[in-house]
Amino acid sequence: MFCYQCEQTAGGTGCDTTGACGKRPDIAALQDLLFEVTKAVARSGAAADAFLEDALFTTVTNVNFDAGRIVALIRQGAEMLAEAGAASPVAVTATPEEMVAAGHLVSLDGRIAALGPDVAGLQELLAYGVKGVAAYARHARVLGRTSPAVDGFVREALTFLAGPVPDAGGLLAMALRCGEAGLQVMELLDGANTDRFGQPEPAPVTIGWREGKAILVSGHDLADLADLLEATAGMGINVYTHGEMLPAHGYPELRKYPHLVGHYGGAWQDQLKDFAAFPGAILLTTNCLMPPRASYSDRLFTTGVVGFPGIPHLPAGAFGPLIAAALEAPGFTDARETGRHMVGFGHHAVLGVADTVIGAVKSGALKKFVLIGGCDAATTGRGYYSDLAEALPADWAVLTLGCGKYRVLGRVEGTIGPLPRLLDMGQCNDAFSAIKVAGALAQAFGVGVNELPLHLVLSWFEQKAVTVLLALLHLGVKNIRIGPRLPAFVSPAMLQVLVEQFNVMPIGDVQSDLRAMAA
Ligand code: FS2
Ligand code: SF4
Repeated sequence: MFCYQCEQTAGGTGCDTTGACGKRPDIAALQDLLFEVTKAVARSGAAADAFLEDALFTTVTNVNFDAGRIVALIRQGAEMLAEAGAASPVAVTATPEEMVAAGHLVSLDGRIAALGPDVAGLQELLAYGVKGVAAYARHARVLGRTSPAVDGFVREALTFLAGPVPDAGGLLAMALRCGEAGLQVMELLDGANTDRFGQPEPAPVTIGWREGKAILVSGHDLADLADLLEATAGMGINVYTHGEMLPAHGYPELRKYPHLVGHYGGAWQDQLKDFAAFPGAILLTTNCLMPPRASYSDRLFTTGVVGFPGIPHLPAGAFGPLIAAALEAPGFTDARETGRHMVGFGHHAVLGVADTVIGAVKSGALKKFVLIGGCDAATTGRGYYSDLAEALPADWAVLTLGCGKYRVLGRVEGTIGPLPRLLDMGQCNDAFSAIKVAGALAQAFGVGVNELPLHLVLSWFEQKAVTVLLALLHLGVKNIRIGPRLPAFVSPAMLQVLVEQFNVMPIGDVQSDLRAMAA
């Protein structure tokens, strides 16, 4: 196996035995084959957008480790290809072992050897961007929203990857178009979330717990949380958010449930300790799932595209076993508030006070915005984001989003006028909110986004973050800082292009970066 699609990749260069995420070589091979199947399905012209989204999301880091589920998707794709009379990378009748063998044959290391690190890396850049687009498209689809433009791009990009190997320029151009699709799909998802759950409003969230039976919901899928809140209404079970589900508390149609009582734990990589300590049942709706510990695996459930062998998988909304496990578990026997956090500063809320923001900038009370966000993870170097947040002057505001927010929570105190200095804009996909706010401010000041007193300091981990970065590059946003280390699939030649065209830069040390931003 060889995989370098995420930031925790072994040695910063690539996982070639078992993945740092826990992905075994046979699972990696099945995921590689599934990706080949998606390319063939797209090229065949089969009407299979929902399948493509499920299959691509399945191959994102820390989503699905279940061979049986991946085999079923491969077979579903092979059946579609057979029906369309199109060539398939694998026979419908292939056994799981034959699929693993076929997956090893299309492994990335062979492509790197044949095409070189630049072209293979650019192919991967595009592939990861498309995986992120598909993931967000699936979130919108379960809320009843699809986009012909987004679906069309996913098919086009996969077909492009299935065709003759393009040169580096062609691949980079397609990657930037993937950024355009990323922007479209984040807007689609924003509309889907806000239509169903209302515009997020600033609201305090209690971090901690209350006495009573409990369910913890992690991942990003608000529809799953809504279904669970409806299913548990009046049952005396308290529901808590975890990880990227924290911004759910800002949505009026989710806040209205009195048994959505608060938030428990930290970012996804804290789950081993958070889930072990949580005395109730746990639902994982999307990434990031870590191979579970025995101490809580009997209380853990997956839904959507998430999977792990031996962990019960619940079809959408079929939460009976989860609720039964919550009722059987002891629940909390005391109550504690360990903190408070304000959520709900999406584009609607921030632009609702645009005059105040613009006035504060014009008066000099608000000097700079720094967006510190993206993904969190356990890998070293992420203390930078906490240290930077703490070191920022009191007249600089911080925008945050994604699970990268956990690095800055509690480290940005105070207010600027009526506004808190820390504005939590939501999940990683809510990068759309930041883009919308930046666009509106640029218009108000009559400058381009790159001329705003705004600095972007991103942390990346998995492929949705690649989509967000491509969306920013598509918009021509420059001077983005990325860390804690650069992606392994970005070759030196690719980095040179990114530096020349966009002045993308790795994070440095806090004080030098701060001086550069202040200059
Ligand atoms: Fe965080 Fe993981 Fe949000 Fe990423 S919970 S790193 O998937 O998408 O961000
Ligand atoms: Fe390694 Fe990340 Fe790939 Fe897992 S997803 S095998 S950690 S590079």
